[in-house]
Amino acid sequence: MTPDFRIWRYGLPLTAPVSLKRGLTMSAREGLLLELVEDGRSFWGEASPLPGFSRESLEDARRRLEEATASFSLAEGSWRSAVAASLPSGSPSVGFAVASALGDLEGSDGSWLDAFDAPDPSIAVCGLLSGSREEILSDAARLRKDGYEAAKLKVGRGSVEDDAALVREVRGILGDGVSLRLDANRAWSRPEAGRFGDLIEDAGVEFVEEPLEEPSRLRELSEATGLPVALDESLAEMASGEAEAHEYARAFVMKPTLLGLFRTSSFASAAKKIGAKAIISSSYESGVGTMALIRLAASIGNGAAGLDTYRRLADDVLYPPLDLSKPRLDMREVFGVRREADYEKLERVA
Ligand code: OSB
Ligand code: MG
Repeated sequence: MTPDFRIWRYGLPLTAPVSLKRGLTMSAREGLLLELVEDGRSFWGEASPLPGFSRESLEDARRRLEEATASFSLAEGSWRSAVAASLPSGSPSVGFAVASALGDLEGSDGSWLDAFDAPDPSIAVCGLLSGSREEILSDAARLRKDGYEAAKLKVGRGSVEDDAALVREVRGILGDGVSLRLDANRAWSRPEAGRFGDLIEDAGVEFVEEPLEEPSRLRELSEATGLPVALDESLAEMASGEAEAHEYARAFVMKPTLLGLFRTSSFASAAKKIGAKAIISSSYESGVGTMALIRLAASIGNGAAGLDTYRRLADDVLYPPLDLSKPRLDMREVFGVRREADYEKLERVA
């Protein structure tokens, strides 16, 4: 029998307003949860478009989810394959929600844990450095002390010279044992990126995500200057077949909420082919979406996953909430506990 589908809306406070990119600040997180109810048990997925990054609005996603679940309810016979075959296109966050809810259901017999039967099934988390200079420096010291493998610093908000000085300072605090990633969110002109590259040459930077306001010049920048480049926003604008042509890239930073599940897995395969890292990255999802990201990081990811946005939420819809304040997440710890969404924090929308 086809299960019931319900759609819920949540709003969660952040620990502090988050500066998403130049000129765009988010003061609270709003999103949608998809609940799939079968035999009295609930399985969950999350569709939370990120303002300024997603093309679809929250209302678009709600409408697409409602249309999709109405069509699922008509599926006969093997409903799981019917649902998987009719994943909505055009709304990546909705595709991610549906695939995640199915994944939650698939794993409810413990098979997620069986899949991680390595002696130490765990994934590394990349610590996110943002906020004021003081916050960045004290967080960098904490990441080093706690044994993080990687840290990511947002750049491109101030002058190239100030940013480069901060990068060198952060590198000094992290020491040589922590990989340092940067993210410029397309802030720089080609000459600015060139200048930045010169100033940080000896800072041992793993890569810079999206250095250029003109992404069509990324290959030339990488070839001419040797600056290690990673793609993020560019992937959201790319069809899955195009990624292999970007073999100059050191890493693909993949946000399933922005890409959908299908493109995320094809980009991960493309990354493998061209020898780039396939990094799963978050978009301030609640615990529901974050659990799905952890599963993806363990199955198709490669390199410390960018999951630290979860710690910027001051509350969660999930009970018990996740503990992401650690450099490595133990899969048995994360998935060995049954977690449910707390209906008190949800508003039913369909
Ligand atoms: O540009 O990578 C980004 C979060 C929301 C929106 C954009 C970005 C991010 C992150 C996620 O940085 C965290 C990470 O990738 O480490
Ligand atoms: Mg990025």
